[in-house]
Amino acid sequence: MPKNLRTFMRDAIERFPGSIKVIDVPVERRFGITAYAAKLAQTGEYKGLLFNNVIGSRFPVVTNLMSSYDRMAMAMNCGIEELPQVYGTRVKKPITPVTVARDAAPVKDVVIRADIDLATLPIPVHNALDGGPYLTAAATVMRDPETGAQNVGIYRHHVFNKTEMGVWFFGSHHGSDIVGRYERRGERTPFAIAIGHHPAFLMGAAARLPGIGGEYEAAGALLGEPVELVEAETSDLMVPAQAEFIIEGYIAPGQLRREGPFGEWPGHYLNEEDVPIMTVTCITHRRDAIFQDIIGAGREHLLMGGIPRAGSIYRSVKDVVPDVVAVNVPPHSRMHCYVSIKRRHNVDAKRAAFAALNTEPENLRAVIVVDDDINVYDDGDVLWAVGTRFDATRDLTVVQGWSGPGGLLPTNWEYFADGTKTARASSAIIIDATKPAPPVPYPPRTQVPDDEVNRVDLGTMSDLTGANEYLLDPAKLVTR
Ligand SMILES: Cc1cc2nc3c(=O)[nH]c(=O)nc-3n(C[C@H](O)[C@H](O)[C@H](O)COP(=O)(O)O)c2cc1C
Ligand SMILES: [Mn+2]
Repeated sequence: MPKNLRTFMRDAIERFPGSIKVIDVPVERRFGITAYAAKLAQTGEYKGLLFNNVIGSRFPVVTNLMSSYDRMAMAMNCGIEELPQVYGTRVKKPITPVTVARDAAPVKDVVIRADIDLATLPIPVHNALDGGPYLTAAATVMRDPETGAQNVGIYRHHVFNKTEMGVWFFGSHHGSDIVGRYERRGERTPFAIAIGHHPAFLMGAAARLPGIGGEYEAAGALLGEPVELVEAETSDLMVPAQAEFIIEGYIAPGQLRREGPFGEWPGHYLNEEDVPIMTVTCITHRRDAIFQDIIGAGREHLLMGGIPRAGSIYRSVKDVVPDVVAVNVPPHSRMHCYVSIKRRHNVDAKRAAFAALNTEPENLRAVIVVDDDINVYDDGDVLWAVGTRFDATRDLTVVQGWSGPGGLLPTNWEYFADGTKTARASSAIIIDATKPAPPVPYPPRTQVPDDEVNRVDLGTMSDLTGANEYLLDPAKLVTR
């Protein structure tokens, strides 16, 4: 059975019972879906949410599926701490996709070519100031007209009306290059958008690879099996056969429309731009398709962005500091990165930090380097290292003009009283919170011996109650 959204949901509830909640009451697509996720987040819980009754659509919506580290690690079949290392290593060993026949492709169950109306899909409006409904878990396939290579990326799509959407590309992404290449030829860009797939597929779709293309191969590597592809209806693109929906169409050259605003992952509204218009000409879907969503600016959005980033950072740091131990891009602040290393030489910490910064110069603004006894998934532990092993005068490096200019980070713009803004670059910092390299000794850390701790059976404890002899027997109550 090939991996897909459904196999993942089944695995998730088997491994973590109760980790996907079902909502059968009617819910509005405008804020109703995201309100559930926001309310749940107030309790510190990040369950998957399956909405069976979205008003005005016959399709259910699943969201928040990829909002927990344990489910992400399950998707990649590894431990949480291993995620960056496993991601970075697997992406380097691509697995070629396979082609399947139409009748073996569940996404071809239903083919709609007439009377297309995107409003039949339960596309949510996520945050208060969003300009409209957005596709957020959309893996968009386009072909490089020069090499023929197929490229996949996750991009946000603003639904304008029944058949038109805007697509926003970050300047340096391949999606933008490809549309530019067709434009210069005066040709339409064919596209196909896959919605609803296994999280490992989506993490592959969002992989940052050096040249155009290779994402299907990266997705195969992350899934541990080749991605099944089938021919699209309206172009020569190949689309994932196991997806829930495929939305096909074209981008006509030279047509732009104002897109946004959209609450992006840094949790602010920043960019509204004129973007290419996607015209939808065909939708195919599974008979009982589930529409997949990622809550914009929510934890799921951050984890989906953060884990592949941590994977790339791990790879780049390993090239210069082979004794890198772990990397975390924390979901609550994806512009920060924690790197733990086994420090052998004093230069290691700075070299690791610059390698990390260079992996994602647009977005990284702080790198904290710690020793291998610090858990990079525990912010408390990282900050403890900053409190006890870092001296600002000696161990703080400010790299001026590093991040930006412009983009999605609010600090990468200068704001003016008349409401305008201009792009600027902001600084990055390196916090070296590591101990001195050997042979210089550093005070040891307090710790109860591990084997003693492991031997303790907490079942031997009971609650202190008012009937306890210490409280009842005055002779045993020591008061001063
Ligand atoms: C949930 C999510 C949403 C994203 N939204 C966008 C987006 O709107 N525009 C964009 O250019 N990149 C977006 N990205 C990042 C790209 O998918 C990612 O950087 C990818 O590597 C770009 O691929 P490309 O260079 O082949 O175009 C998003 C990533 C995730 C995980
Ligand atoms: Mn690419």
